[in-house]
Amino acid sequence: MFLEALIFDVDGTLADTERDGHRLAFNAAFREFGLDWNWDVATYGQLLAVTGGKERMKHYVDALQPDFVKPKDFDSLVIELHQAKTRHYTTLLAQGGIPLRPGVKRLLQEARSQGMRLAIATTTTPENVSALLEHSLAPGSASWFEQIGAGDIVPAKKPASDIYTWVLERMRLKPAQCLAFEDSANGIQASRGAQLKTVITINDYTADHDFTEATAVLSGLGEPDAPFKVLQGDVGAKQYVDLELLRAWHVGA
Ligand code: XBP
Ligand code: MG
Repeated sequence: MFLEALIFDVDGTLADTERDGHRLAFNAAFREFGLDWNWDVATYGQLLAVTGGKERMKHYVDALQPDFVKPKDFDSLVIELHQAKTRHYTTLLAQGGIPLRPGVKRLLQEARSQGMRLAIATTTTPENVSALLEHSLAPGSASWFEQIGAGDIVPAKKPASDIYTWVLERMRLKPAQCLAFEDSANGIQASRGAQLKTVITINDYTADHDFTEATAVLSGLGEPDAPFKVLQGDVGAKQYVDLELLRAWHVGA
């Protein structure tokens, strides 16, 4: 079977959005609502085990704010907090606050030039994806992606595989025709659950996650003048990820 499509996670994979993006936006929203909650870098690393911002805030209150008296309409508060957080986060992106990871733009451009189909499968809110693509990839680049599966479009977020299944169904593709790109344990559980071969690019928050199921684990996609480090997998003589390497991984075991 030919390699027809590449499906990308967003947070941590296309860009390092968590520590200096989402985390700061959550904290700004808490301040705006007069809450004395503050997620430091280490605490946020633990909270990342729960995907989805609304789910993460609820988990935080249950696990780390035992004295917080939940208002009757706690769910509405969480929704309002999350809307504020999305506003703060997309404002940061509009200011060009978060660059793409090395090699991402190069690989996407190569894929496009060769007619490879592209898609996104993420737990983050759709506005966040649009803002990142618009301001950090290229104006109008949301149209590079045939499907953008994001946020609450499926009820069960990663590590459930639903978002990948949603994308595959909409593209009328079988998992064996695609490769997925992820950065985290929750992410690879989702992609492997949908039977997708998965390439991992790690980051500071995910370097110690279990990626035994990955086709390859790399420090990043690499660039011609800034090669990747290989943590797992066979890259031959390659120093950065290109379509030739992806095709080799796709046919390989
Ligand atoms: C990303 C997430 C997201 C973001 C916050 O996981 O967990 O929840 O941290 O996004 P993945 P929202 O990279 O596996 O998709 O606040 O918009 O939910
Ligand atoms: Mg991710």
